[in-house]
Amino acid sequence: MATLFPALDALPHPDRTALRFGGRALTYAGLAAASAALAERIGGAGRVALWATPSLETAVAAVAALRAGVPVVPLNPKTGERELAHILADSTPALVLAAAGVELPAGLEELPRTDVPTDVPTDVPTEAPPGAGATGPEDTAFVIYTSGTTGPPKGALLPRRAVAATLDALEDSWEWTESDTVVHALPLFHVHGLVLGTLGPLRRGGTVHHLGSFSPEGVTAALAAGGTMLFGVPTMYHRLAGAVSGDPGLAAALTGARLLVSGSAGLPLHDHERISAATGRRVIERYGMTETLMNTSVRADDAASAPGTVGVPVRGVELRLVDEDGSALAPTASADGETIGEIQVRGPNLFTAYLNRPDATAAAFTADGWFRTGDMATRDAAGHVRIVGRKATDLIKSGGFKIGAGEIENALLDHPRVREAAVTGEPDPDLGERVTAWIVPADPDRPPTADELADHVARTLAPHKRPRTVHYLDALPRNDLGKIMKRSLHG
Ligand code: MCA
Ligand code: AMP
Repeated sequence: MATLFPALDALPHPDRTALRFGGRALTYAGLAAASAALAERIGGAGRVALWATPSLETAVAAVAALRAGVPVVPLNPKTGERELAHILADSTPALVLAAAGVELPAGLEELPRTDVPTDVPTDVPTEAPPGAGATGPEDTAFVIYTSGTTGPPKGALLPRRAVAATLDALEDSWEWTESDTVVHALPLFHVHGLVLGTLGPLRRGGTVHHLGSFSPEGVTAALAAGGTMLFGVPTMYHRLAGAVSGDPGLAAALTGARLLVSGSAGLPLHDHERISAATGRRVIERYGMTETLMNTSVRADDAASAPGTVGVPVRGVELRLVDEDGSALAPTASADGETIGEIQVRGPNLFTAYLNRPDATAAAFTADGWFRTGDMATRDAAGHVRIVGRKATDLIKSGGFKIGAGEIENALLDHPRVREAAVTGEPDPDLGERVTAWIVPADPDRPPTADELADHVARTLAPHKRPRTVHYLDALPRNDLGKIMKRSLHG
């Protein structure tokens, strides 16, 4: 397939900044040289793991692997022991890419390590080595792990064709060009920060400005320094909405941006309104999934759409709403902004399969190839989609991270002082939903503390999966069949 990065291969603007992470930056010539040098070393390696810290090295490594045709498994550098062991056993990477000097945890020490270069002289060959790896449209670009309601996370195989299709569809939706600088502070082990926020600008020939970590001050400075687009999850926009009325610098920076884009979860109306009131600007929402990359977006040229919709299907994506009995709702009759159905999508944006999980892959698609998102929505006469909920109550979205209640329950049950455990997502103004644990201690006189349980989950799975609230009960409410009745748990 044609190159994923025309601006790196042809180098029309060698001196333009491609990547900026805090105080460190690389031009297109620098990125072309560094990624070609690494591509040369890892070509033909099979799958590689990537220790995805929010750094220049992570971006260089992802680009190098794509240029070499080597599939990448991005790892959350805060992943706990059990989750890391699962991902490594499932994806069997040949080596791990990491920034020089960064310490890797025990589980990764057995893998050969390749340090990612960032300071390669630009007078060496900057072309990717030809023919080393698999660069066809259906070849895997990334294996990205995503949680389900039960069991450990599944690795979604994302083909190169899906990456290209989504990024080019967003060029159309957002009038995204090489003149844009995307500002963000998203983690680089998920689709939002890695594919949209890092590869997106590079495919256009523009600039990535990553803040390292999120803060309203960082956003202000980066937009004032020439950032044109801001990408964030609702928690970040909630924090900006809270700061903006008392911060004229932030208000001016947001007002000056070309596009403010929110995604990974729904942005509450109150936050839309606070940002609009302080800046006169709207935040546009786009809707995606690890398995589907981007499905819909409010278009940059659509000034009429109301806040709270996720817009219309992006170019190339077919979308339908489906009834409880599995039949598609008639597009015209259901376009009333009220009739609710499950969103199903089809198009070049879709993943190919879950790694090693033919059962889960088969269950995710209908017989005629539509992907079942599990998201419930309405559609209005202009085609704007509004997400109203989720089919599975056991999936929690916290800070934009998808978290399965089942995986946390299993981790909690492993704690020696927990007898029974249930996990729910409770509404939270900052995180959207807050992971909440309901615990029956093994010994009621010596219950584990909330901090102990949070540390246990953070250490075993990942810090963002830790319970933020813990309730102690004498017994969990169960029905006649012994099933936990989560709806009667309320904090
Ligand atoms: C606190 N910390 C702990 C513990 N308590 N660490 C270990 N054990 C503990 N008990 C640490 C954390 O690791 C972190 O460290 C710091 O304390 C604060 O953590 P936390 O409270 O979790 O952070 P937060 O303030 O709640 O984070 C908010 C956030 C974050 C920055 C908005 O939720 C975030 O980055 N969200 C982005 C999610 C995302 O990208 N989703 C995309 C997937 P330290 O300070 O060192 O970090 S969805 C997707 O890709 C689809 C396609 C889509 O549509 O986009
Ligand atoms: P993930 O599997 O982490 O990629 O999360 C995908 C899920 O995030 C989707 O199935 C939706 O439930 C949710 N999501 C993503 N973007 C939006 C949005 N703009 N509004 C509401 N929910 C969203």
